[in-house]
Amino acid sequence: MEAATKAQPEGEAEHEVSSFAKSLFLGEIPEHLAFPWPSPDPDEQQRIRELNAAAREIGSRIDQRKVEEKRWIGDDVVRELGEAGLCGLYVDERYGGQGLSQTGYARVFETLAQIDATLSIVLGVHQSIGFKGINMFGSDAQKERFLPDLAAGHKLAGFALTEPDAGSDAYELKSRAVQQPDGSWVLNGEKRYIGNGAKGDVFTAFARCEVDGKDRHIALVLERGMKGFEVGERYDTMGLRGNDLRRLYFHDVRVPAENVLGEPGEGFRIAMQVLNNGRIGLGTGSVGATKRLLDLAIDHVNERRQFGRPLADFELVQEKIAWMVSYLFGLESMCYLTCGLVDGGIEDYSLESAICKVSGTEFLWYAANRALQLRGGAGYMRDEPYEKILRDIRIFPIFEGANDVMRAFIALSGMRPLGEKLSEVGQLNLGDPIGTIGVVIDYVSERIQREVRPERISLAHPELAEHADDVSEQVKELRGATEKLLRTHRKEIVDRQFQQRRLCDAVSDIYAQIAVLSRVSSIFADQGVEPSGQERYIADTFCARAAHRVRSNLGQIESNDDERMAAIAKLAYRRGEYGYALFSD
Ligand code: MYA
Repeated sequence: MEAATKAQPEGEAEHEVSSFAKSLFLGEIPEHLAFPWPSPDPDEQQRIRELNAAAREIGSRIDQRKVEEKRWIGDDVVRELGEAGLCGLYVDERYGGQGLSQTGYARVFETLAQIDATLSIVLGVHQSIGFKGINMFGSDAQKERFLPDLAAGHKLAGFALTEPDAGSDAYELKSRAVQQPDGSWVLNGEKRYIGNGAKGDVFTAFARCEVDGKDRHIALVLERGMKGFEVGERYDTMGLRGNDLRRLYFHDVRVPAENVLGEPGEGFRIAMQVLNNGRIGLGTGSVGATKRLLDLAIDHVNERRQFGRPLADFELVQEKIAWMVSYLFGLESMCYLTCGLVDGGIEDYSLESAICKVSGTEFLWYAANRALQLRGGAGYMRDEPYEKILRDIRIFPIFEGANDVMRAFIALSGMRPLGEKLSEVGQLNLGDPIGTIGVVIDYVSERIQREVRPERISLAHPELAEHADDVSEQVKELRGATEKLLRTHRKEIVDRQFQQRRLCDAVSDIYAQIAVLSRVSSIFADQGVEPSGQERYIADTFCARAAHRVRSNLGQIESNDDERMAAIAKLAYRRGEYGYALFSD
């Protein structure tokens, strides 16, 4: 296992951590991964500024309504984006890219998301997922062949995973690639909802295949013009209307062996790793989009007067703005801590990226609603940006992993290491005490060790000790709740989605608090505590509210009305309608 690369604190034994968030479920806080706050690379700063400036300049010339009418941002715009370096942000310079870190990539994407969702989706489909697999898993020859044109924007990429019967359940895809005697593959199948559909030149596509007699998955690089590769009809979408969303059909497409990514059989892992990375982009994109909404809302409430006062003076207006600012501070901290973990070389960030995706996309949706509410009746009109924003972002909680499915994934993957430990103990064969004694000793000693570990996060700034202590308590409570759920439900926990949601939301809030503590500790260290009063105030508020949500979620694990809610839903299924008539019609 490749361990996280951040330095261990002096005097502590080397402790390999594969995932920060998974450790939290075990009751552990690998704080050396989160502290100190990952500082940006100074050499990268200037390049990011230039790329952001270029993105803003190009964005300012895009007429977003025209893009909706024409249903494409324009090939000329793609060319300009490519010339400005915006099509190959993380691609190594030797292939003509910008060589940005995950953090740098996210900062540019934040800007793109502030400008326009369609622009960011076209570029996001291209590089967040479209050719990310080539960059991550491609051989040198594949990188040399594909990356230069993709980074320059001469070619656009797409990501072909979803199928009519395999949406959230991506494992169950039906497209099939069969290997031929000459080593090439013949691909048949159908994909749907594929972005950059008719505009894409290169697609990372996934299919089933047989490897050593076993049914597995394969990742293939498809190129436009391959015989039998047909781009199908375009979807008429609610938002993101400039994104060319299509069906794709594969009729006996012959794919040469040199277009296989990784090894045959590794396809599902490749798809998931690409998505792990892509999901961070939806988190940081949500940060950027919310900043724009907040700017719009602040301008409006300062200017607009009603009842003889600016709207800004009303408490329920302040409540909305303050909620947006403080939650944004938490989300931004969490997303950039995740980028820092990736840049630090952590092996497994699947939970963290899913957390950023779920938290970011839901927050953005509610922020957009609140910003529109503050704008009042004018916000409902199509000459204001809100209706387009709402239409555009509505898909975010659905694509790249539907949020409810991601919640289940976060909870179940998070519980798994603890479940494995407990099941070792649960499977003790009392007839063979000698064979199992090692397991018991490991388990018992681990429990004791946990109890004597420092009870608080020790690397946060001392001024934040109260929150640091409280977060440490919450992590213990999370571990306790996870253990209780596993003991109560055992394998049936996979069907207990009410409970999974609570664990997911609790761990997300804990992760966000740790990120905020790290960020503000570093601000205190750099600028001093006194001059950083505003950040402290926001951090205090965010952490207090998040802690309250954690306790509320964990408390409901024991005391809830889940059975009633499930029963009401089942009654409704049986009735087939609402059917509780107040009046007889
Ligand atoms: S692209 C298509 C999006 N589709 C999805 O996201 C599919 C969602 N489904 C899944 O992710 C999986 O099927 C789930 C599990 C998670 C449900 N990392 O038995 P399993 C391993 C690493 O649990 P399943 C689009 O929408 C797992 O450990 N490994 O599998 C366009 C196990 O391994 P092992 C993972 O129940 C968007 C094995 O796989 C992960 O079938 C356009 C099987 O696991 C993981 N995450 O699935 C976006 N998950 O066997 C544009 C599972 O060894 C972006 N595994 O134990 C633009 C950005 C810009 C934003 C701008 C904003 C303004």
